[in-house]
Amino acid sequence: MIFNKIESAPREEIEKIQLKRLKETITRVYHLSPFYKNKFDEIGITPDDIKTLQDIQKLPFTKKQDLRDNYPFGLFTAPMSEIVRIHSSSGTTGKPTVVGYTQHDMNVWNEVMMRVYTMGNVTSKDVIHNAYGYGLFTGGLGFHEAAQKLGATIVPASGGFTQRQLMLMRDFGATVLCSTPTFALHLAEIARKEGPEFRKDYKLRVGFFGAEPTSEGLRREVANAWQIEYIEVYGLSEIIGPGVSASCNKGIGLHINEDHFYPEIIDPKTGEVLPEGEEGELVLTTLTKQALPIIRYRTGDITKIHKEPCACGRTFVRMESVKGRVDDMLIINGVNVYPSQIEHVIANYDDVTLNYQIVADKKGYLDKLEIIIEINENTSYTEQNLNKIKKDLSQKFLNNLYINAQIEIVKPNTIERSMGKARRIIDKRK
Ligand code: DLL
Repeated sequence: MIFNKIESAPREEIEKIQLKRLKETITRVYHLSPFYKNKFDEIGITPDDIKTLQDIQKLPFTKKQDLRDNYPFGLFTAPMSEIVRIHSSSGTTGKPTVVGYTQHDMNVWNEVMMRVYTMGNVTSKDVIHNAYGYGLFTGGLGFHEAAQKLGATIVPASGGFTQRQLMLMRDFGATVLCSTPTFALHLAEIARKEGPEFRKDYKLRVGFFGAEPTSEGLRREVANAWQIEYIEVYGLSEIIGPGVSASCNKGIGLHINEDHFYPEIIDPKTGEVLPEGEEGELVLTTLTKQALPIIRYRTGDITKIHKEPCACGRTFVRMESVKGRVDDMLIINGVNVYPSQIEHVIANYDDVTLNYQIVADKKGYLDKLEIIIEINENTSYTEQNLNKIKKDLSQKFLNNLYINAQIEIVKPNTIERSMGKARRIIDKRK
């Protein structure tokens, strides 16, 4: 099932719409945002200079710091009387990032989220258990309103209270689960305590997972644990929230809602646009936003984009699952490694679980990497077993990722569980 015709339109038609909307957006920010007007004036660009989609490369990037510097509403291009919703990032360092939506923006958000739900064939017959956090985070409410618009039954469970969530999922007959992948795994871990046949009490058939980088191994583990279809959802509050892209499961990757968000891949070091298929940082430009249009936003997310047609019939380009964030990449004695690559190795080893933590530190002049992993409940915690697991895993990290890692195996339930986005890395060198 495909929600909108435009998702499978010929490329020329999509690009025509993109160019028209790009010109409108550039004109909007030039006239309504002193921030962008100054930036464009500095490099001598006016809206008339944008004649083709490639001309976007003439425009400057927008960074997270720009939103912080203009806290709270400095980048809005709609009057407050037209703003109907505010969201914000957690802001653990410095000022939070604040985003706003007009009713038109809310309609866009709901439309892209209905497209996402349609990737998993969600209809009014479904009961959606939404365990994304409700509040300033875009996860909870982003999945909420579109579900109602589809006529489905939405259960606004929010995060935490694992046992109670499981009870509600069973008693209300949830057919759809929306949560971070790590929380879905945690739910399964607790549900499994009811016995190996626990799944017969649940009606889940599909899940919509996102908000954090994951490895292929973790995605497989979540799908297997619940025996459901895994739809991956990507998005960020600065651009809209969840719904920038989602996977159709007919081919590799997540279709980007290109009629609303224009994607580019750049070299994070030089800012140069990379050819199709090359790995780099995803940059997004909003094409239809009113309250907070953003030009060439540096997401910090590392991925690749593919343009070839997809078996599902959609013609929107696909991005691969995010490999990691530019700022999460660890450099261990000169070797670059993303946490999702470490996770992939762990996921493919039977005697350990996906509850792990990565600690980077210094030992003299050298970097030291420690990976703490929980043993599988069915593997006995004997010295002989521990030594074997440590040796095997060290060898795998060395062979696959070229890193020397010290492995520590801990007992089940030792590492703190995450109710939202998982925090896997402790970098003591920073
Ligand atoms: O995490 C929006 C969202 C909610 C997406 C629910 C999907 C599901 P922020 O809190 O602004 O928004 O965080 C955005 O989270 O730049 C990525 O680094 C990461 N992220 C989001 N989705 C994915 C994903 C929401 N599918 C940041 N895979 C982004 C990997 C993801 N990383």
